[in-house]
Amino acid sequence: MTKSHIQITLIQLDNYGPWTISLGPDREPDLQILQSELYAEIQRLFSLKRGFVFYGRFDNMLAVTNGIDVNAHREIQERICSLFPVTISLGIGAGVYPTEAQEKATRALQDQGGSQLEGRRKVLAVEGQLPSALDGLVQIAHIDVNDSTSKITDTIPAYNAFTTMLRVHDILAKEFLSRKALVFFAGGDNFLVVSNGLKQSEYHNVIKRVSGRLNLSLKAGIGRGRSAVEALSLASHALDKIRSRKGNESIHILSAPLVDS
Ligand SMILES: Nc1nc2c(ncn2[C@@H]2O[C@H](COP(=O)(O)OP(=O)(O)OP(=O)(O)O)[C@@H](O)[C@H]2O)c(=O)[nH]1
Ligand SMILES: [Mg+2]
Repeated sequence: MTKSHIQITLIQLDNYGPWTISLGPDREPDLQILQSELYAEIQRLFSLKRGFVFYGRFDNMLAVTNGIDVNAHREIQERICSLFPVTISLGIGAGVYPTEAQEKATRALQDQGGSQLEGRRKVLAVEGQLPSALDGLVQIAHIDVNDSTSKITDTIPAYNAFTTMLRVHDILAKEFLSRKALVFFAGGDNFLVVSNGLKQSEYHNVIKRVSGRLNLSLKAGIGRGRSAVEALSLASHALDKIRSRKGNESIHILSAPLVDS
């Protein structure tokens, strides 16, 4: 029953708003350094266990955590809380669709009290989790803009190149959210779409519609695996396949051997 479920974890900084204010008006550069270092360490700890973290808002990050149990989450939480001047709370949720899993992960934490509640610290709350690493599925699409170097990076001003990617993100996010999938910007011209349950024809439709609206063409390598790291690696491999075939396809799907197609 859980063979196609995805597990998502919300990582939330505790009482971060009031704490940032206590640092005074010169805080912004220090906060940016803290947020980058926190993200780097959280990504390191989760990816060592084959999960993957999206930086999101930095004070609230979402991670795909199939195969990472509650004890392993507790270990990561303890490590972060001992290394940094802020503590984190974690909410874990699972579902057939990514939207459902992240809603459960969020609700698990929200039910324990507000993010700025002084007494709510280092919570680890669960609203659905996968029984074991052999359960569940992670399906991730790696979407990439075709020829962004010549069409964008080397041609238009850097700020405009950046806002072009914000626009791509906005349109992709709306299209995929209506299909219960979550889109994250990964830097450069790359977007990662956590998209369990989506069929090849749906990716085709979205890529075609979005490419048409933006006047840019896109391609998507899709990976299906037991963990986030496995799915990402297959997605990257699938993108390479599209590149090597030079233009005849815009979508390619690769599944890990033991994942049902
Ligand atoms: N996060 C991430 N960024 C990447 C990756 N590959 C490339 N980039 C970034 O994306 C930029 C664009 O790279 P490409 O997509 O290879 O360049 P392109 O000109 O669009 O070429 P094609 O996609 O092959 O048409 C690079 O300059 C990097 O900044 C990747 O796997 N992950
Ligand atoms: Mg590209």
